Amino acid sequence: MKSFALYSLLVAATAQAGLIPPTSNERIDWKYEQKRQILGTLTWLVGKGGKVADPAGAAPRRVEEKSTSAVPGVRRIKMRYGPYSVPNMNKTGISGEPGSLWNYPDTAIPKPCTECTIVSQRAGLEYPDGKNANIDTGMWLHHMVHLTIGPGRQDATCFGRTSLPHFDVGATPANSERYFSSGNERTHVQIDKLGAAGTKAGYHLKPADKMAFIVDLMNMNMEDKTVYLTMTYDIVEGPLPAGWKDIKVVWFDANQCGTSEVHPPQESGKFVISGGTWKPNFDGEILGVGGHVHDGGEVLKVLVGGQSNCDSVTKYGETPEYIFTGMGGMKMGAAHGVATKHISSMTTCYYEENKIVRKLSPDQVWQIKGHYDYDKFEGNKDEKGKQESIMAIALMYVGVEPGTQLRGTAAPAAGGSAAPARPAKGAARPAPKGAAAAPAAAPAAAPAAAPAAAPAAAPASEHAGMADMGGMAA
Ligand SMILES: [Cu+2]
Repeated sequence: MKSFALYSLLVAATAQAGLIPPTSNERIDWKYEQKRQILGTLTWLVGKGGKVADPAGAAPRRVEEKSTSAVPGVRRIKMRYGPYSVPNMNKTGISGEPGSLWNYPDTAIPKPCTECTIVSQRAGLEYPDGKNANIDTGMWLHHMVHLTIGPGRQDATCFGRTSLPHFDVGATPANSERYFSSGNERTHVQIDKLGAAGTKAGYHLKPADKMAFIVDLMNMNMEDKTVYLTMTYDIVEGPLPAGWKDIKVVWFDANQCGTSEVHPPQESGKFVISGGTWKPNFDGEILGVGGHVHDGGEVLKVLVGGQSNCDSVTKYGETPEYIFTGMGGMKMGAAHGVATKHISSMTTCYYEENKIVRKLSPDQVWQIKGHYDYDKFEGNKDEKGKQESIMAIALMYVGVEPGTQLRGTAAPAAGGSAAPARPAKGAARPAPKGAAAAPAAAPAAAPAAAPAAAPAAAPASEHAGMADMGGMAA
C-alpha cells in the first residue's frame, strides 16, 4: 500500500533526524507527538488539503495599505499566503481530525521586504475574494506559527533540543526561531504602541532570512474551502534604525518543542496546564507579552518567581463573527460539539503593563500557566463528546542589542550566504485531489536557508537556560 510505504519512510526520516526523545524529557509522550505529526503530514501528502493555486479572480497577494502606526516612515504591507484548501467536516484526516488542515508546513513564504524592521504584525484569514473568513461562516484560524530561518537565528526555549515545529519546516532551533504566532483571536502584536517618541525597537528582518509557516486551519462546512492566511506587517524599510534595539522572542508553551497540544486533564470544571520553567539565556528588556489558550480558557498567566508578570485574559464572542450557530443554523455532524461562543480576544501587556519585571536576568525563573474553567466557558468537543486538545502559549517580545546570541553560543559568521539545504515543502508536493490547477503557479520555492556556519551548539553545561518540558497540574 502506497500510504504505508510513505508512513514507513516518514518514520525512518523522523527517526534519522534525531526526533527520538532525550531520556530526561519524560513528561512528553514523544512517540505520540511523532505519530501525530507523521499522520498529519501523511494526511496532506495523500491529498487531503494543503496549498493550491490561486483561484481565478482572487484578490492580489501583496498590497500596501495606509499604516496607522505613530512611528514615522512606517509602511503597512498586507501579504496573502496560500491559498490553502481545507477539507470539509465529512473528511477525517488520518490523525483523526475532521474538517481540518493539520500543522501544515509551508516554507515558500515571501517576506514583506528584503530587509526591514517589523514594528507591528497581525494575522488574518480571508476567502479568495478578500472577504474575512471566521467562525460565523465556519472557518477558523486555529493555529499558525511564524518562523524565521537564517544566520544567527536561535530559538531561546528550544535551543539544544529536538523540536517538532522547527523540524516541520526543515530547520532546527539552532538556525531558526519562532517569532510570531496567532490563533483565531488574531492578537495584534504592537511593538510600536508607544508611538513616535517611545518606539525604539523592532524585529529586524535581514536579507539572508527566510520565512516559514506552520498552518493549522479548521472548516466546519460540508464542502472544502479555499482560504488565504493574511499577514499585515508595519515595517520600517532597510537596516535597523540607528539607536534601536532588535527583538528576540521567547516562546513559552505547555507542550514545548512539540505540537503545543495538550490533552485536557478534566472534562469539566477548573484546572491549570503549565509550561516548564525557563531561565533567561540572553539579556534584554521586556517590551510586550501576549497569551494564547483555547476555548474553555480564562487567563494565561506569565509568571516570574511564581508571581504573575502579565495576565492575558480571554474574552468570548465580542462580535458576531466569533459566534458559531452552525451552518444554516444547525451544528451538523462532527460540528455538533463545537462551542457557540469562541475566544475573540486576549489581553496583552506592553512596556509598563508588565507588573514586576522589565529586564531579563539569568537568576529568574519563568513559567506560564493556562487557567481553564469549562463550567464558565464552553470548550470544543469531538464527535464522541470529549473535550478536544487545548493549549497554553505565550510569546514575550524582548528588546536586545543587535547581534545578541544565546549565552555560551558563538556568533554566526558574517555575511551568511545561504546554502541550499532541502527543497521547500510548501511548493514541492503534488496538487491535492480536486484542486483546480497544479500549484505550478505558486511562487518558486527558495532554497531553505542554512547558515554558512551554524552557531556551535552550547556545551551541555550551558543548557541550564533551556525550558524543561511542560506538563499539567490539576
Ligand atoms: Cu492553539
